Amino acid sequence: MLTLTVKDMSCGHCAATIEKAVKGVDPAARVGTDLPTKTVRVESAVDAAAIVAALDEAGYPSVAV
Ligand SMILES: [Cu+2]
Repeated sequence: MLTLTVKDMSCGHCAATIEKAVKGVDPAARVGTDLPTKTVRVESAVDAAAIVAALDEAGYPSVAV
């Protein structure tokens, strides 16, 4: 399980974009987002670096917790 803080995730649209970006890397990924804490949890077999890179590309830089 990968837990990330995404400071620019401020609304449901952001969360949806983030979820889509993760699923672009791994369609089988399980993604949980929590807006109040700006936390994204990802369960995926794909390398964490690839997921972080996809979020960067989508405009949502993230920091591992
Ligand atoms: Cu938003």
